[in-house]
Amino acid sequence: MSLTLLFAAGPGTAQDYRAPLTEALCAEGLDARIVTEAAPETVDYIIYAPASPLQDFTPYTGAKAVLSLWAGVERIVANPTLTQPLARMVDPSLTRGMVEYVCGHVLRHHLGMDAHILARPGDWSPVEPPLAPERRVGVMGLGALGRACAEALQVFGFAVCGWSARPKQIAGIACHHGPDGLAGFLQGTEILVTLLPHTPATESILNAGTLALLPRGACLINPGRGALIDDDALLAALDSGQIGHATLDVFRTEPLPVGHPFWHHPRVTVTPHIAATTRAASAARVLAQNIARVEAGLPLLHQVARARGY
Ligand code: NDP
Ligand code: OXD
Repeated sequence: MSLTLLFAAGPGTAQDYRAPLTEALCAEGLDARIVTEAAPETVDYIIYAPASPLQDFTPYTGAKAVLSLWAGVERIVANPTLTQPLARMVDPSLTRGMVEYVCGHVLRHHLGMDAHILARPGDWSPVEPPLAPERRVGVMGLGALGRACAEALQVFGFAVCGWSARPKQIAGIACHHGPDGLAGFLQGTEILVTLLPHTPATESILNAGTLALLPRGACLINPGRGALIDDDALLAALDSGQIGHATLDVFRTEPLPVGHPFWHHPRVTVTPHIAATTRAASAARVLAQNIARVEAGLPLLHQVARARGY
């Protein structure tokens, strides 16, 4: 029997995925047709991204799962019409992209590269940066992306600690967890990387109180979500010198409005939500493998816990 996969991921996306997904489905031995429109009751799986106009999942009575092309699911997870299981994207290319972005920006701040990139002629003032083992890097969120980044940073030799909701044991990484573990984690972090999902519990988790716990002059790298940060508190902390630099990839409003102070602050680097992107070639294999699992009666991988919100 042929499966019907509804691609509800915004303009042009189905086009990008058609060839790699057809190939990946075939490799899994699945017979499926990829459509952008279908009678809802005939749909077996929905492939979803936030740019899709699809908001009412009620009529998709036969859909066995909704597969998100995004890792972050904050724009769909609370949809009351979504009763089907939801999987978020966990994909090797997405992870690799994030690891490269995070390591690049951590090294930039660790080595103080800006001082040399922006140096004026004659500015010959050598400052010896500490070596990686003397630099404490903290990763907030130790999921698919945060853990990969923490482990990659550890390979450079950084003194890495991490913070998550539930306790973790990761070789060589000092793991903290839960609200009680937050202060100790932040106090020991000179370069902070935020890879938390946006949920009610993480909204504005970096605010005046928590930013003040970081060592003075700490750097922040946020490829998680804009809403993790209280923007005004961050600007005040940058102005006071409490935060030395912020590299921000995600924002409460995207694209970041031209007039937003982040664009103009000398110690803020704005990147336009490019830290990691879901690439069709590898994501298609992830989608096909997950569909094959469900068809074989196995549990969906990377299923979102709706109550937790991620
Ligand atoms: P995961 O769901 O795999 O991991 C989330 C991590 O956050 C887990 O370790 C979880 O803890 C922790 N966490 C969640 N809530 C809390 C809390 N209240 N207190 C402490 N820890 C918490 O997500 P991913 O790693 O795949 O992705 C993380 C985020 O990265 C995405 O949600 C998305 O917002 C962002 N992202 C950004 C991209 C970009 O290009 N800028 C690209 C892709 C993703 P526990 O393990 O204990 O459950
Ligand atoms: C994602 C993202 O969540 O690109 O996948 O931010």
